[in-house]
Formats: sequence, structure tokens, C-alpha cells
Amino acid sequence: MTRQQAMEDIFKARGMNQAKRDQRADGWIGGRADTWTGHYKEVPASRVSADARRMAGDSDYNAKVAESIRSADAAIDDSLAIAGLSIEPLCPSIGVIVHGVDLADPSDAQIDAIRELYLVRKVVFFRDQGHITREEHITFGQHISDTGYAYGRQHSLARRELPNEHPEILRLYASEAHPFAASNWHSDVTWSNRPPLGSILLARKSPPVGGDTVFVDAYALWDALDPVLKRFLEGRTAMHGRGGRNEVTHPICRTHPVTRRKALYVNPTFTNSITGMAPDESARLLSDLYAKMYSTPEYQCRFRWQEGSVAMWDNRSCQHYAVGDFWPHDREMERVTLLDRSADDEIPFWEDADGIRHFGELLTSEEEISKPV
Ligand SMILES: O=C(O)CCC(=O)C(=O)O
Ligand SMILES: [Fe+2]
Repeated sequence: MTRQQAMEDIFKARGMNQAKRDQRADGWIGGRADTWTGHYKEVPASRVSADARRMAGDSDYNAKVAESIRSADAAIDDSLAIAGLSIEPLCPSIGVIVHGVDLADPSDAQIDAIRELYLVRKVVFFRDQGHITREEHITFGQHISDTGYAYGRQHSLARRELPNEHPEILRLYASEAHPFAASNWHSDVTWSNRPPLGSILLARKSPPVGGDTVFVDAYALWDALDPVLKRFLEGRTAMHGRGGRNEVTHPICRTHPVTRRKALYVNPTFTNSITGMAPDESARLLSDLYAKMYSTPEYQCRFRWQEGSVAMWDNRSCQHYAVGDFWPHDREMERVTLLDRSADDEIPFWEDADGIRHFGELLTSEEEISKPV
């Protein structure tokens, strides 16, 4: 197949929209051209990796999928109940508030239940934790996994780290004099060869309005792609970097080392291009992907911060965006960064059908990558 044919295949509208396209002189196919009707079925499909197109027409299959969702939810409810926790889901596929725990003094059963829930819900939230000290914030992180620095394993002395007191705490303080918000979609530090597993972000001070954080389910982003596009992207890598540099390549389809589920792992903040594609084709494909990735409310949840609220997210299964609409109010966040306890699992990989892991490459030295730009 020539590259041109491959590209035509990728961008070809689904058959169901063909008639609509043929009617229009400008070729506009409109709406959700690359998905199927009844898209509400994609959310349960993404929760258990079901085949959403089959769900559109096979009620026996749907009964099985529904049962697997109910039994997975029941198993989680049981382990939460044992730990004395209750949950308030923000959305069906991503994000849940956990009630009943003091992060300064969690029990072993609570830690186990929270770790399990975190893998399923991609981001978990807590309220009223403003009393925890910086030491307790770090200690809670160490109950979940290893902890590192803002950029992961490297002690990079990023501008906002607190070098003398607590190098593990990343300080994200915004005020009238210093406007700041990470208001672009990303998974953290994807320009590194060892991006951190996740983060635990605590609001020391929250604005009276605005400054929410939005999270998107990266499994759902992958699952919802056209099968032709999935085949094209599987095993391919993209270049990531800062300041216009290419620092590393990572698989575009990332396999989660624990859940083994596939996630879409490109983002407009750090991804420069798709490896091996002509620049214009790569730019077009990435912009088509981003248009779809960030415009589907079913895959997202939005968290309203209060003082003492905490968000703990998994960088391998979701992306986030801090909404930059709260100026001139103060917003003071402190973050502990989680690292994978297994140095092998922390390097992003795509696992093929034979269980072989495929990794990206480091395009510069470890030393260069540790330097803030
Ligand atoms: O401020 C926020 O809500 C998120 C900031 C962010 O992107 C991060 O801590 O990684
Ligand atoms: Fe971030």
C-alpha cells in the first residue's frame, strides 16, 4: 500500500456518512463523522473494553457487558465497604470522590481500596484534607507508590520545586501578580524517557470561582478510534519534547503496565510529530486526533476545587487540563509526584498480540533531558 493510499484509508469517512458527503459539494461530512451513531454506548464500552459497534445491534452481548460492569462495580463496592469508604462518582467512566478517609492516617485496607479504585477510575479525589502537613502528603504518596520530583526520577530542581525544605513537593502557586495555570491538555512530563506514573495534587488555597481541573479518559480515547486508524497507529511512535526539541519517542498506543489496557498517548503540549511521517501528514493526523480527543464530554470529568481538596491521577490512563479562568484570585496547589516501583514498567510501551513490549527511544542524553528548559 502506498503512503497516499494509507492516508486515504485513515481519513476516509465511515460508510454510514458517505451519502451525506456525496450530497455536499464541499465534501464536508459534519458531526461525528468518524464514529457511529448511538455514541452513548461508547462509555460503557470503554469501561470494560467492549466492542461498541457490536453493542449497537446485539442485545445478548449487551447483557453480558452490563453484567461485567455490574460485577466489577460490586467488587469495588465490597472492598470500599470493608475499608469504611464511600464513593461519589463524578462521571461513569472517569473520576470519583472518595469519602471517609484521613490522608494523614489511612488504614492498610483504605490504602488497598484506594489503589484499586485509582486503577479503575483513572483519577480519584478527596475533600477536606487541608490539615495534612507536607510530610504527610509525601508519606501518603509513598503508601501508593514511590515518590519522585516534579519531573519524575531526575532531581531536576525545576523552578517551582522547594529545594531546601521538601524537594518532592512541586509548588503551583498563582496570584494576581503571578498569573499561572497549566491550561493545556497533557499527561505529565511525556518529554521524559521515564514519565512519572501519577500525581497527588492538594489545594492549599482555592479560588472562589474558576480554576477547575478537567480530566479525560485516555482508554476511551483509544477505544473510540476507527479500527483502520488503530491498526495504522499501533506500534508507531511519536516524538515528544520541550522548547521545539525532540527528546524522546513514545508509543502512540500505550499499554498500561497493570491493567494491560490500551490508551492513546499523544498530547498537544509535548508531542511534536509522528515518527516516520511527512511533517504535513503528521500535523494533519495529530490535529484530527486532538479534535476528537478533547471534544467528547462523555470521556471527561471536571473537578471543582475547595481548600483541602486532593486529586490523585494516573498519567498512564488519563490526561488533564487546569482551567485558566480564575485570575485575579489566588490558587495555591502543592503536588507530590508518583513513580512506578518497577523501573521496567515505568518506560511507556506498547504490548503486541504476542505479549512483546515495544518501547520508544531516547533522542538525547539522560543528562540533557534532566535539565529544565
Ligand atoms: O493545577 C492543576 O490543576 C493541574 C496542574 C498540572 O498540570 C500538574 O500538576 O501536573
Ligand atoms: Fe500536569
